[in-house]
Amino acid sequence: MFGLFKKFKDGLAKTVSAIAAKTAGLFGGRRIDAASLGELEEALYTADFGVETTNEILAEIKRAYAQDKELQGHQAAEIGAQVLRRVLAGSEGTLDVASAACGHPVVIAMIGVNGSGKTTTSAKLAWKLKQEGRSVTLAACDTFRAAAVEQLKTWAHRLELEIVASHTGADAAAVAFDAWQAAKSRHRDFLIIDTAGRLHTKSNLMEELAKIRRVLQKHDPAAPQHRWLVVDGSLGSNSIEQAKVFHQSFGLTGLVVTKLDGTSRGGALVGIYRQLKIPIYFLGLGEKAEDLQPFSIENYAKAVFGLE
Ligand SMILES: Nc1nc2c(ncn2[C@@H]2O[C@H](COP(=O)(O)OP(=O)(O)OP(=O)(O)O)[C@@H](O)[C@H]2O)c(=O)[nH]1
Ligand SMILES: [Mg+2]
Repeated sequence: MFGLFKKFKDGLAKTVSAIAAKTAGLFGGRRIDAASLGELEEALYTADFGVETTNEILAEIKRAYAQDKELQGHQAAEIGAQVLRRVLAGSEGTLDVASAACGHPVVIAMIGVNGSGKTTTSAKLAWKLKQEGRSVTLAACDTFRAAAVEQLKTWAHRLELEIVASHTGADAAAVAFDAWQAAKSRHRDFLIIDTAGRLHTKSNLMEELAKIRRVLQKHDPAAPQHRWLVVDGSLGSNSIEQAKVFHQSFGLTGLVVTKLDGTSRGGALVGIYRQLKIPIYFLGLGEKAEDLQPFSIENYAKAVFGLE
């Protein structure tokens, strides 16, 4: 558990240190007063927590401060974490790894705009499931971007993962169909489908996703059981509108928020969840395979407020 928390702490370090810099280390030893409350408010906005969440956190700290003028920064941090626990309640997606023992693969489709982290997340997740004793096949269904197939093959080779791939320009739905067949006949637990990056506004590319789904449903009406939107966390709350369109056309079942290690705006995750109410399964906290971590409200809430 401690190891997991450290991953969150390290992965969110930029957000945490930006808040600390803006509040002159409030959580580490200062007392609450009018000045530090103002600094904290600005810091939370800058970290992209959004108006609603920032206001709620500030209101609760002010209430506690009205009752206790000696309120310390670390106590304010605990109040902030408590607000996040409440606001994020229900946001933890849990991938039931045992669900796969039903005679055919459980399919996870990774979708999202260009460069959000779909391919690396597909590989990282396959590796993680394999570490947990599950068998996994990867499907290289980004046949659109040149070198996309090679990128996933390189990951598969490095992490010793099984992959079904065709060539650039092939029909993505046909690759998905073949990959399902292969995963089924080899009794694999999971099939993870990497798809091409697409703008939510491009209807022909959105139609390709629908086709992948239809083709998989010929094998298994429930497939793909998981339809996850991979969101670049460093783009912050800007991702919410695109997520809504993907949700309307594809019925999202989960989110993966990536690149949180590269941003000081790690609070955006809260706004994304508040607006979409789609569970968050994993966070990308770095570029290495082990940097994909299951989302944990507790670890997130504690990490952003610098608690242990
Ligand atoms: N630091 C960091 N980098 C990440 C993370 N996730 C992905 N990346 C990087 O982001 C870049 C894009 O990742 P990809 O997995 O190729 O993104 P994609 O969504 O497949 O991109 P397209 O297929 O072009 O749409 C790569 O350089 C990744 O290494 C993360 O959690 N942290
Ligand atoms: Mg990709």
